[in-house]
Amino acid sequence: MNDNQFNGFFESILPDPRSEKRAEKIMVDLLNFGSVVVNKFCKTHTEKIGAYRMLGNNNYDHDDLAKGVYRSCKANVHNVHLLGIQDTTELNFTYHMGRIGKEDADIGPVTNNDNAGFFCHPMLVIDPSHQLPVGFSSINVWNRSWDKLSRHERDYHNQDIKEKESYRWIRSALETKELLAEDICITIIGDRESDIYDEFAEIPDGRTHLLIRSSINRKLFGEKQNLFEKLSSSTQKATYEIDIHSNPKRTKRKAKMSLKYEKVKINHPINRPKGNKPDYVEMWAIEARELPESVPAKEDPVLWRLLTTHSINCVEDALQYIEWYSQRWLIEELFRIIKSKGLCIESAQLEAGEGLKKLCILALQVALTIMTLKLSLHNTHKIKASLIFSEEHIRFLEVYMEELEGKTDKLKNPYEEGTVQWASWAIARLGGWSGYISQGPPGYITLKDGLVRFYDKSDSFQMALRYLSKKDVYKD
Ligand SMILES: [Mn+2]
Repeated sequence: MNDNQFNGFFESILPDPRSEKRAEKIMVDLLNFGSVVVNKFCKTHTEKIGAYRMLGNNNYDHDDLAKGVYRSCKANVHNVHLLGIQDTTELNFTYHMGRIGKEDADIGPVTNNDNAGFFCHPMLVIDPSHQLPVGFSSINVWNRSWDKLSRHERDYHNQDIKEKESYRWIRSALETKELLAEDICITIIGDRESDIYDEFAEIPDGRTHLLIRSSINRKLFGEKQNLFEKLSSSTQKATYEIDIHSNPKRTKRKAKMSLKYEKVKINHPINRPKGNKPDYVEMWAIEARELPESVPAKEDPVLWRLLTTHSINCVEDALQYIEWYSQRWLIEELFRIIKSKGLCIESAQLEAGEGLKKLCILALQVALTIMTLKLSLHNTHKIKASLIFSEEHIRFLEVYMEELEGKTDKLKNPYEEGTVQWASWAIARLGGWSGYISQGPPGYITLKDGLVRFYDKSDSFQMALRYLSKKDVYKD
């Protein structure tokens, strides 16, 4: 058996070593075959039976598998400050409902009430010093039930926060605090859905900060103006430029931004039960608004309002928090890797919701490898390839690199041998990438395809080596 990056991943976590080995093997195979379909990632009938057995084993569930994920995250921490980026994605299995059936308690209605699936809310931990993923500190996977009353019928506004789905934002922050050692400072990042007063009141402490996109024009304690008015009427502290990439809503441009910030006292929401929560919480509010001069006709200006518990002493502080918040796109990328742009988890053909949830946990961890490969190409830090690859894989890459490099200097691997970026360049080439950074970096599908070819070739290479060494033995 090849040594691999997931060695011992579930050791002493699942009820029996067989299941631990099988779960580990499935992660290796998800990477090797780039697919979550059991028939595709298992080569033999025995392997298929083993995979189905592990995914269908009721002696442990997806939360048990997640314990291995958290342990690995904790072991990967090498910095005193981390970003924890949380968000929710919906996994839709409507097309498989013929196979699964409505009586399965682990599948339920999703955003579109006629569709079936579940939700997944991970906390992705990023090391801001080199912008690479550390792991997951919390993963909440849940589903709604078919007979649950609608939001309206449940008297949503007056419900206790712990019974609401939105409590996931708080729960995952609490789980993150609990997992990471007490000397680690963590900045928890969330989009507009995470603009929750209870979260502001409950989560921050000396080492835990929030950095949230503001969504509600909140009342400020003891003031006439609300949050948005207070921000926009405050004095401009600086201007700066950002690159806007083109997307369906935006034209590519250099946007000229105006920066404002204020310390604010966020008032407890007036119409909600207050319990023992404080009258207000103190935070810093940032407004980054595009100046009219760079806004194209018929487009709205770029506008970010952020709330943070980090204090702002100067312009640089505010710009730093904006930069951290911009790393939130990494979790959107992560979701793309487990879904359409990569492992296609929604195509998994299993007959039980819980099996799909287990697969979801394994796929998330595997997605980090693909993500690390992609992000490393923009990284100036030298990261050892052994983070991801076995010695045998690296040896194969050394031999095979010549094939991937062109005859000219232009198409030489520009990275230092033995680094992740050096390996990533080769894997992207195997996936069909031109090799010229100037022609754009490789995408996730390219890297995933490259990995599949890489493992296949590397396996054949090891097989040939074993064959030749045996032949030599016969000769003697
Ligand atoms: Mn979101």
